[in-house]
Amino acid sequence: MNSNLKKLLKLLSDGEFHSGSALGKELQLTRSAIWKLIKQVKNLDIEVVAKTNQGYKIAQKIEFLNKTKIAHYLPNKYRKYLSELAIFDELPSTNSYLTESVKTNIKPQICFAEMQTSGKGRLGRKWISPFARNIYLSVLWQFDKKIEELSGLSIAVAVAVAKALELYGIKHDIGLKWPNDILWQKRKLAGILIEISGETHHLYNAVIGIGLNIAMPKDAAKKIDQPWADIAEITQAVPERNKLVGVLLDQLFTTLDIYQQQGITPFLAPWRKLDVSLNKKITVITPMQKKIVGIGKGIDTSGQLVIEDQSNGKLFKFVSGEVSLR
Ligand code: BT5
Repeated sequence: MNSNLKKLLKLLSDGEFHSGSALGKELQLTRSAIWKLIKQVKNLDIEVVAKTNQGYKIAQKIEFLNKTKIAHYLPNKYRKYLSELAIFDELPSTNSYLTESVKTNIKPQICFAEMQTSGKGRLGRKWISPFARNIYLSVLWQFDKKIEELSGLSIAVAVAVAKALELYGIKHDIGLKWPNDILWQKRKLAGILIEISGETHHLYNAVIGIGLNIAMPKDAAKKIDQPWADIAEITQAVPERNKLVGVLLDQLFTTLDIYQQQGITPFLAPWRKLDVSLNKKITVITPMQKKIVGIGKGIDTSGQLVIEDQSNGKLFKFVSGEVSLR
């Protein structure tokens, strides 16, 4: 992102009108150069209101991610991680950034981007990641565990996200859909992407990516090909991004520590409480595109999905696949 565009966004982030000439003065640019920059703002899916005599404003204020503000919501014991926390204006993908950097640095690292140009879902799918409205976060964490013990990590992380949402004040209608979806009223609010690499002396590096919708712009939302939700809709208030990030990181660090010590066990009961497919008729599509219909029976002690064939009561387990609710 060029520095003039960034400066302009900072000025406009208050959501107030700024005249073309005032903006030109601040940025030392002509009015037509400002007009061109405004076009770039719109290309970021930011709604701009232009009025003669008043100038330009953005339709909704922007609260940029800010380390000091995030720190405010983090307990002392986790402030040590702040020196390894980076906030980028733009990255292809926070997960890709950390999977690259793990090759040279294996300390815990935390990385945010205000926007992702190639945000990733699982299996080559895309994560729609417009500028400054949502959370795109990746954390690099090292586990001293056997690889098979890491299969339940996305379960633990999903529970952590749900807990953070609850602490932020969202106490109803949150559901978890195996293996990595956080839903609100059955619409996708957040997704998790975990990439594991290793092993060096039995240590594995996990890059844990979380995408959480805060206030999805209308134009960007058109690119999401399934029902979605955002925090703005749920709370009907202007979301506090830095607060939410602080609360989320607190829960995430706590969870990762517990996971290292105790594995998936402490997360099974909280998952079960929020499991949207429990005792529901669901379809599982396997990675080989096979469709299996059955009744969701929750997850087993390693995080695998269990479904029951209604015709004969047989149980089937899945390590990977997609679940659709019927
Ligand atoms: C996921 O994949 O849900 C994992 C998403 C992880 C995103 C984070 S952002 C930070 C980090 N860096 C990355 O590059 N990625 C991680 P999956 O279960 O495959 O779901 C992908 C599907 O969700 C898409 O095919 C769409 O249908 C839908 N989708 C895409 N963007 C969305 C959004 N912003 N909100 C809700 N649904 C979305």
